[in-house]
Amino acid sequence: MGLQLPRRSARKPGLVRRMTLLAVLGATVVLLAGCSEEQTGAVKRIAMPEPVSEQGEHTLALWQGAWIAALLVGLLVWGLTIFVIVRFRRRSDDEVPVQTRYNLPLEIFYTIAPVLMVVVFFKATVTTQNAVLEKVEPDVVVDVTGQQWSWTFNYNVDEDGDGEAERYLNTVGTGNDIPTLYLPVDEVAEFRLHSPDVVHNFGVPGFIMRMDVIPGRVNSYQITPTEIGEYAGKCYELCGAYHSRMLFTVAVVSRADYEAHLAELEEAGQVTEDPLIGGESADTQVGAPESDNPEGEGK
Ligand SMILES: [Cu+2]
Repeated sequence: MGLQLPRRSARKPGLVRRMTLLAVLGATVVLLAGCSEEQTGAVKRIAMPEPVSEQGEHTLALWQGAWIAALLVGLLVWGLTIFVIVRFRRRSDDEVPVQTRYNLPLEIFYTIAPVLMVVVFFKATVTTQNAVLEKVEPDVVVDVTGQQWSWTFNYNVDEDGDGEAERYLNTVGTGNDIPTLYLPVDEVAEFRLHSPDVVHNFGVPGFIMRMDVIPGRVNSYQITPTEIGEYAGKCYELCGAYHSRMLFTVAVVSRADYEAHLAELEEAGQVTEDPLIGGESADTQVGAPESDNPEGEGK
């Protein structure tokens, strides 16, 4: 009897590989050709908005780093999976590959590796959180009230510079009137968050920052806006029937424009001795009468 060579199925590896390569190249060219600079930026930031605050840069870096780490792990896992599928696919000789069991070093490795990954992610998260929540001497302090269903901004006026405001200039938003919060560019603004009713959440996507506004406690955070412009802000916590009306605008302006706005508020008589942070003073229901409130919510 002659020598029996193992049978091999007829394959044209060269052709298949070339076709796949062409398809991938074609798809890439089509995708890239349709990309504006804005879209390329969005891809680089992995859909995160472009940060316009110093604090937002840290969060963006964590987001990108986490994706890169996850993709590296993904590539390793996909690579090993595909390798095993191809290398140990069923052959005509029906030979079973070597079965590895109770391999202690291997088992220790795949127990420790995920724990190490979690440790790295945890460390990166805590570092970012500390950087984002770091407090310094603020240039501007605003007491923010989130009330069903709008926002009230109380700019602290501290003329003698003792850290305590003597009076407050305010803008009271209503359900029908989206209020604007003015902030001077490149200066540290501190927000103290108050709620007279339910939990809200005060955030600006452009700053890549938000925080819960909880009745009975004062949360706070600082933001240093880095670019003049108008940005959208909103309530991030489903807080009732008219939650969707809890929008506001942030106007990041020059120091001069900021002071001009405060002077306007002063002139308009929007001044109080105490901040409007609760109860009657900030509880606006304009635009949300009970008649068109099917749940009978609100007061
Ligand atoms: Cu809300």
